[in-house]
Amino acid sequence: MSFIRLITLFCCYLAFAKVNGQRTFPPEFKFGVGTSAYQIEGAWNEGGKGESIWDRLVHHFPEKIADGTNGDIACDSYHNYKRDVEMLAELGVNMYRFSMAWTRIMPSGISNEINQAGIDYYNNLIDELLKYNIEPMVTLYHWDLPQRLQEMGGWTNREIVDHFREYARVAFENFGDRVKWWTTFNEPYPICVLSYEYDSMAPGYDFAGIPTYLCGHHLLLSHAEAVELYRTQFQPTQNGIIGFTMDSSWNEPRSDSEDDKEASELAMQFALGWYMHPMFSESGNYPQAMIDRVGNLSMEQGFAQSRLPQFTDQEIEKLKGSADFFGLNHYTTSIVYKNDADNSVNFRVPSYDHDRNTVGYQDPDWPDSGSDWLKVNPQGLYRLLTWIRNEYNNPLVYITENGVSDRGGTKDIERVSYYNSYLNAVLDAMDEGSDIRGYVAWSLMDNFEWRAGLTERFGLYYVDYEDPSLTRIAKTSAKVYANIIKTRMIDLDYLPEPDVLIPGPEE
Ligand code: GBH
Repeated sequence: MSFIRLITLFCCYLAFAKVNGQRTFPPEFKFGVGTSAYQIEGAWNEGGKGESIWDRLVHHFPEKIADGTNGDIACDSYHNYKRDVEMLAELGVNMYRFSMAWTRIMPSGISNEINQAGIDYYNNLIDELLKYNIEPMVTLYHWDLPQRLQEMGGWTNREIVDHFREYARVAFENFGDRVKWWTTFNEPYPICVLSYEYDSMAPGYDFAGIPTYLCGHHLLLSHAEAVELYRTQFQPTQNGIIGFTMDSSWNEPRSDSEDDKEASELAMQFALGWYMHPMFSESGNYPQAMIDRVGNLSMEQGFAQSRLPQFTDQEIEKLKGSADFFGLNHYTTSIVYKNDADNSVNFRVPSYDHDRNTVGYQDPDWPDSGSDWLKVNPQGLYRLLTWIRNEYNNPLVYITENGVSDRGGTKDIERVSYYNSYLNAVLDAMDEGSDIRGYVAWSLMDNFEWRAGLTERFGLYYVDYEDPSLTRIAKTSAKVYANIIKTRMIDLDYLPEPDVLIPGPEE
C-alpha cells in the first residue's frame, strides 16, 4: 500500500470516527451476505444442468475473460455448500442471498423439462440454511440465461415473459414453503446495457440503442408477471415478500450549476428510474425524461416510433406497486456532467449513452480498490439513499449488495474500512428517516468475477484457487463483519488478525 493511500485512509477514518458516536442497528435489522449461482456453484454440466449464456461465452470466447478462467468449477459450491453454510454460521448472518441457476431447474429454460436433481440441490441448500436459522433470500435471475432462450432472442423476444413466469412458478412451488424473500432480477443494467449495447457481459453483443430498451421492457414485464403470480397464488399461503434488485451508483453533479444538476438527474433517471419509476411512482411508467429524450431522438433519427417501447394501460397497472421492497446494490460514485456541454465523448448514434447524454468520471482522490471501476466514496451511498427516500416516498429498502474488491491476501484492512464507512452511511440515512431494513455484504467469498475472472476478489472469505479442495479462509473483514452483526455496532478499534495470514500481491 502506498504512503498516500495510507494517509487518505487514515483521514477518512478520523473524519468518520468523529461522527460515528455509538449508534446501533435496530434488533430487527437483518444482516446478510450474498453470492450468485454462476459465480460460485461450478458443476456447470453436472446433475442435469443445461447450458447458460455464461457457459457459452466462457467456452467459446475464453479470451474475453481477463485471466482466461471460467466458472466451470468456480468455488465448487455445488459440492461444497455445507462448508458455505458453516461460514455463514461463523459470520452469524441472519440471511443468505443467493441465486438459482435457471438451467439447473429447467435445462433449456422451458417448462416442458424440469430437472429434479437441480431442485434437490436447492432443497438441500435451503434446508442446511434453516438448520442454522439463516433465512434464504433468493434471486431468480442473476445473469445466467438458458442458452436455448438466447437462441430465441433472449430478453429481446417477448416470449420470454411467459418462460420466466413458468420458471418462477416452479421455484415458488418447490421452495416457497421455506423461502420468504424473493427477488426476480439482479441488476438490469448488466443484463440489458452491458450485454446488448456493449460486449461486456454475456451474450456480448455491441448493438446499441435498440435491443437495450426491448430487453428492459421485457425484463419489467417478466418481473410484473412473476409478482402477480406470486401474489395471487403463493403469497396468501406462503407469506413471503417479493421485490427487484436495482444496481445504482450515485451520480454526483460536477458542480452546483443547473446544467450539472440536470445531468445528475438524467443519469439517475436513465439508470435507476428506468426500472424503479414503473414500480414505485404513481405513473407506473418510465420516467418522463426518458420517454421524451428517447422519443424525440428516435424521431430525429428517422425511426417510425420511439426506440423505448410503450406499456399498455393494463401493463402499467400490473407494474405499479409490483415490488414489496426496493433491493439496492451499490458500490461506487460517478461525478457527472452533460456531454453536450463540450461533446467530450463521441457517443454512437443511436445509443443508450447518447440518449442519456451524460459523462461520468471519478475523483482521483477517492481511495481505489481491486477493480478499476470501483473507488471508495461512502458519502455517495448516503446521497443515493436520500435521493431514493425523496423520489419514491420513502420505500422499504434492503441493501442487497455492497462491497469492495482486492487482488489477493487475507489481511484486508481496506475492506474493513470500506464496510465501516459504508455501514456508517447507512446509519446516517436511517437517522434521517430512510426505511432501511437490511444489508447484504457482497460477497461471502472470493468468486468468479465475470469478465474479470478470478483476478478481482470481493470475498469476506479468501478462496485458495490453487488448492483442489478450494479451501476458504476468513479474512480480517469476515471477523469485523461478524463483530458488527453480533454487537449491532461499528467498532473502529476492532481489528483482529485473519485466520491465516496470506500476503496480497503487493506485500
Ligand atoms: C454486481 O455488479 C453483481 O451483482 C455481482 O455479480 C458482482 O460480482 C459484483 O457486483 C461486483 O462487480 O469493468 O468497467 O466494464 C455490479 C455492477 C457491473 C460493476 C459490471 C462492474 C464492470 C465495469 N458491475 N461492471 S467494467
